[in-house]
Amino acid sequence: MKTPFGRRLCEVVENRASGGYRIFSLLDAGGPEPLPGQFYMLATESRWEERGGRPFLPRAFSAADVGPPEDAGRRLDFLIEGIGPGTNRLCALQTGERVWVNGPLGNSFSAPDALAPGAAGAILVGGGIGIAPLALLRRQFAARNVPTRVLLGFRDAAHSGGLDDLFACCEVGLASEDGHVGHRGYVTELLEAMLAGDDVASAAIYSCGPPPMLDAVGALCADRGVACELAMESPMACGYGACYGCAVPKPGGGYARLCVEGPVVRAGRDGAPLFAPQAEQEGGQAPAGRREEAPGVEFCGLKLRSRVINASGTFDAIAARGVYGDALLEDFPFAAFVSKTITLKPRAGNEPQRIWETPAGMINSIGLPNKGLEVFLAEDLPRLAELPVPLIVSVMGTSREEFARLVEGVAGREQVAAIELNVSCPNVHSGLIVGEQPSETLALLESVRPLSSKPLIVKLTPNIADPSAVALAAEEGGADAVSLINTLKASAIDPATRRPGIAAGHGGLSGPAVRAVAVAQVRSVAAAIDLPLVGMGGVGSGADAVELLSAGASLVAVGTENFRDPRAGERIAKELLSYRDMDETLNLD
Ligand code: RRO
Repeated sequence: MKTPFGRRLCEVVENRASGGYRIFSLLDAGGPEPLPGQFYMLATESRWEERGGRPFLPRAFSAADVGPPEDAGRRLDFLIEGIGPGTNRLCALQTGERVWVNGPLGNSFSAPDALAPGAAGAILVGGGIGIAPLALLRRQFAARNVPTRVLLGFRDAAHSGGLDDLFACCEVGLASEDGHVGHRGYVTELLEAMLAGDDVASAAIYSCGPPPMLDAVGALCADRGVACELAMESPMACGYGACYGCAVPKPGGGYARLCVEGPVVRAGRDGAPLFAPQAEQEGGQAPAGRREEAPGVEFCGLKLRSRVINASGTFDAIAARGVYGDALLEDFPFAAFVSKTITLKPRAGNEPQRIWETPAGMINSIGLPNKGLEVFLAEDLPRLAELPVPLIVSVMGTSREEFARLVEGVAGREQVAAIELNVSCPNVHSGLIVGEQPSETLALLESVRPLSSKPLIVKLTPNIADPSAVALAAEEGGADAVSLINTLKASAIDPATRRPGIAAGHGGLSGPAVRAVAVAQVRSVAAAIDLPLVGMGGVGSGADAVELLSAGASLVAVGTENFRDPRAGERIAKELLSYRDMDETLNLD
C-alpha cells in the first residue's frame, strides 16, 4: 500500500515519560504499516504556531514501534525529546488531542542478507534519540529469528532510563558518556571491540544516531570491511521532496535529498554514505491525461480549473509521484504546475544548511539545484507532461544569452504551456539580479520575446524599493504576466552558535511572515500595469488567497504551505469558492 497522498489527523492515545525522553502513541487509521527506518512528518492540530509563530514547519520522526492493525487503526509509537518549540509542543500532547501526520515517508533498512550476503546476523548501533528506528528494526528481526546484537549509547543514566520500553527482552550493550551506566565513553568503542571478534565478520550493521557517531560507525565498518546502513538526519520542511532542504553531500559531488533518497543510506568503502539511485515510481501507468473539466478560469490563454497554482520550487511533482503514486495525478492539487527553476547547465545547489524556521515562516537558500536544460528536457519533461494540468516551466539564466537558450529550448516543446522567467532568485551569486533593474528587465524581454509566442511570466523580486518600475519594464518588453513575490532577503542567527543558521549566511524568507508585504506589492504592481498577476507570499488558506486576489492578482500561487500540507492547493481552492457568495466583485469563476 502506498503512503496516502496528503496529511491526516491521528488521535493521541498515550504520552508517557521514558527515561530522559517521552514516547507518544498515535492511532493511525489511514496509513500502511511503516517499515523500520521510515519516518513521519508530524505537527499538532492545535497550538502549533501558537507562540511567536513557531513551531511553523512539521517535524520528522521515525517510527519506534507499531501495533497490530485493529478496527480503529494501528498504534504508532514515537520517541521524542523536548529540545525546541516543535518537540516541546509534541511532548505536551494530551490523550485525545490530534496530530497531523504525513507518512510513512522515506526508504527503510535492508534485510541482513541483502546488505551482506550470507550475513550470520545483525548488529544495531544506536545513539540517543537515534535508537527509535532501531527499536522497530529489532522487533522485525526478532520476528524473523535474525540473531541480533544491540549496542546503545546515551549521554547519561537519565537518558538510558527508558530502555526497557523499546528494548525489553533483549540484551543491550550500553555506553554512557558520564559512565553512570555501562561502558564510560562512546558506543562506537563498544562496536570497535565487538568488531575485533572473529564471529562478526559476516554481520550486517545498522546504525542511527548523531552525525559524529554515524561518521565513526561508517569509518569502523569500512575499516573492517563490514556492510553497514546508516539512518541519517537532516533538517527538513516537507519530507516528500518538495523543499530541497534536507540536502546531504554525495561522495563524488552534488547533494542528495535525504527524504526521498534516504533516510537510510549504505556506507561506502570509505565509510561515507553512498546513495542508491532514486527508486523509480511505482505503477508508471500511461499518462492519466489532462483532466477534462469545464474550464473555470482563463489566464494568458490557458484554461485553468481554479485560481490556485504552485509557486516554483515548492512542489516537486516527480518526487511527490514517487512518494504518493498515481493518487497524486487523481487529486492533483494545483490548476497549473510550475516547475522548479531550471538553468542552462546542471547545478548542485548550495551547501547545507539550506533551511531555517522563522516565526511564521522559513528562510531558504537552496541555490537552484537542477539537472540543467538538456537533462530536464530529456528526463523530466515527459514525466511532467503526464500531470493533468498545464505545465509552466521556470527558467533562469545568468546572462541574456543564457535566458535566450533556455526560452528557445523549452518553447519548442508542445508539453510546455507557458514560461516563467525567474529574474529574482535571492540565492545565486551571478552578480546582477536582472529583476532588480528595470532597464535590464526590459532588455531581457526584448531579447527573449521574439523567441516564443508562448506566454512569458516574469517573476519579480520584492527586494527593491519599487517593484512596479520593473513590472512596467516587463510589460513594455512584451511580457504576458508577472508573478510576485519571490522570497524576501533574510538572515537568522542560531543563538546556540551565534552564527547564521543558513550556511550561505542569508536566504529568502517565505511563509505567512511575508504575506503583508506580498499584498502591498501586488496592490502597487496591479495599479501600475495592465498585465495579469500571479500573487504569492504566505498563502495558507482561502482567506489568504482572497487577500491577494482582492489586491489585484488573477491567480494565487501556494508555496511554503505545500511543505506543511501536500494537498494545500486543493484545500485552498475549495476554501476560496466559499467567498464567491460573499464577494461578487471577486472574479472567482
Ligand atoms: O533555489 C533557490 O534557492 C530559490 C530560488 Br531559484 C528562488 O527563486 N527563490 C528562492 O527563495 N529560492
